Amino acid sequence: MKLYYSPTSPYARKCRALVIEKGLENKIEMVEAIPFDNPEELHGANPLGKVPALTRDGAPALIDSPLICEFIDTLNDERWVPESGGPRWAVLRQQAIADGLIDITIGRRIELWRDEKLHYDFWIERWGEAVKRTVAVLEHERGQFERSFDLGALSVAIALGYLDLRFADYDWRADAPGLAEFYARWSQRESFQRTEPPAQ
Ligand SMILES: N[C@@H](CCC(=O)N[C@@H](CS)C(=O)NCC(=O)O)C(=O)O
Repeated sequence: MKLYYSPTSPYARKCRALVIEKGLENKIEMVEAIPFDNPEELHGANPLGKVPALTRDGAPALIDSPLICEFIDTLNDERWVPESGGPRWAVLRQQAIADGLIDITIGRRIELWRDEKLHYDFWIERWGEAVKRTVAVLEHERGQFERSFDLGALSVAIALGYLDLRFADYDWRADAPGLAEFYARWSQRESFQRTEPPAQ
């Protein structure tokens, strides 16, 4: 199996960190693919041209990080996604909020990439506010995940790390000191240190 990733993609980082956490590096080869270079191999695995994508022997490639993470979780007995009931929905909900936080941070960044006179302030402000609102909710709800080692907690930590990379002028630690402690603990983990995005 090959996991296509780019070093700055937070969705791919979530999958890479999960592979390390679950001790599956001997089963999944990591292949760097920069989407904007349009690598053919990546397009073969994911026609959308996005990372992450996971190829499998004798079965179609999987795309979209939540699906890839669910699949990775089935590869051994250590469960990072509870199999059923309330705990399962809680973890998947945390992942959805964290991934959504990444989605709007990327949307805001793409807007800021444009030539300044083409900036659409409506979206920059709307997404900036949504980021702050979501951080406040995660701070309030952190008791549900701050001591957990599952896909929900992992996803939240990855999303907070992405704020540092792409929304660095927002001091989220000042708004959310509890999340800051949670994130500091995850930052010590080998899975985080080995997947840290390059400084921009
Ligand atoms: N929902 C997808 C999002 C994947 C995604 O947007 N990846 C970005 C990198 S962070 C990408 O490959 N972008 C290239 C493009 O949009 O063309 C997931 O969770 O895997």
